[in-house]
Amino acid sequence: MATVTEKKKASAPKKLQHPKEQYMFWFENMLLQRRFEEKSGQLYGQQKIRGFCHLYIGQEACSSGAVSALKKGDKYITAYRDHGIPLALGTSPNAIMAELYGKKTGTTKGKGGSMHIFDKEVGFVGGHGIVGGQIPLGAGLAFAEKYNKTDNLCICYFGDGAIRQGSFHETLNMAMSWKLPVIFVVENNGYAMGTSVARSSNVTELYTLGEAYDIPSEPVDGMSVEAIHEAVSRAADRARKGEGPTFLEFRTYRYRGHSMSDPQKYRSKEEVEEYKHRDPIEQIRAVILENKIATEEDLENIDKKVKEIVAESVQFAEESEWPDPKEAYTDVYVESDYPFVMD
Ligand SMILES: Cc1ncc(C[n+]2csc(CCOP(=O)(O)OP(=O)(O)O)c2C)c(N)n1
Ligand SMILES: [Mg+2]
Repeated sequence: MATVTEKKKASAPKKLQHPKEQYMFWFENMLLQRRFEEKSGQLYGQQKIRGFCHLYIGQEACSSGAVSALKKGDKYITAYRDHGIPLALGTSPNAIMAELYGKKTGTTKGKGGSMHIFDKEVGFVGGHGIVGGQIPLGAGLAFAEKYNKTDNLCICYFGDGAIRQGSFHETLNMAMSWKLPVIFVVENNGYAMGTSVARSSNVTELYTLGEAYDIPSEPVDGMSVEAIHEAVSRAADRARKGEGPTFLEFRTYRYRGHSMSDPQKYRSKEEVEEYKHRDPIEQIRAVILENKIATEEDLENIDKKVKEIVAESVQFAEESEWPDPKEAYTDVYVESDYPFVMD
């Protein structure tokens, strides 16, 4: 029976539909995120990194595939699982690692930590801790681009847990009415903390929620960087032509727990292993080798280079200074007569 909610198949394109350099870019770009976060996880265990820390491992295609499809000037906004996107965009790994350490040289001068990476230069507008809070902000960024008559758009990421928030529905309604140049992306990794998508709603085909607002909406294989690149390219085309938003559901998976303190009792080891067989980096490695774009040795050398970049970022963070306590009062909104904020 053909209904609005009829299941669409997640698309996965065939081999070598892109230039060879594109595959090499994806490989290195995703590997940098993976190695950086593996290291961050270890450093957290050593208490070098403290506070909240949510790893993106397994979801790297979601950032790399969008970065390759979009252009400079476009804006990116996401939730607290936010190390991957700026790394993919080219933010200095040194500055991100220093931010994780809470050092002065960090992207937010050590004041934001893991959940609040920002980098204006590359168009990365955070890093937000309130579930669903960044969705209206993403539409606002897109509104600004339209208002200023630029050719830029905003890609606004959020998790499957965020789409039951009122802010999601209000924003989609307004963004479509105003035909804002925005790409809404739900990174459906199956869980919001320990709650599965199926436990939180009767509607598990998340992309269909966009159809309620007449927004072109589709599911995308979130473990395939090629599929993501293509879906984001189509959405960007629509946005730049003035046709308004697109809603994409990236079907992805996080291999690690929700945050660093998660016993993961809500899922089986077999389930995690199943997704690891579809690992986005391994898929691209296979395409590269099968098509002789590069040799095993070339890929090993890229891995070595990436590990050196990560090691350098750790050294940089270690050697950086702590922020001056006075720094807590800069770059923040201060009401001078507020009784608790005083020099
Ligand atoms: C408004 C609000 N409610 C609750 C929380 C607590 N919380 C932090 S993360 C999270 C789960 C969100 O899951 P999802 O949106 O699927 O993102 P994921 O962690 O899977 O990337 C919750 C409930 C919060 N930060 N903000
Ligand atoms: Mg989730």
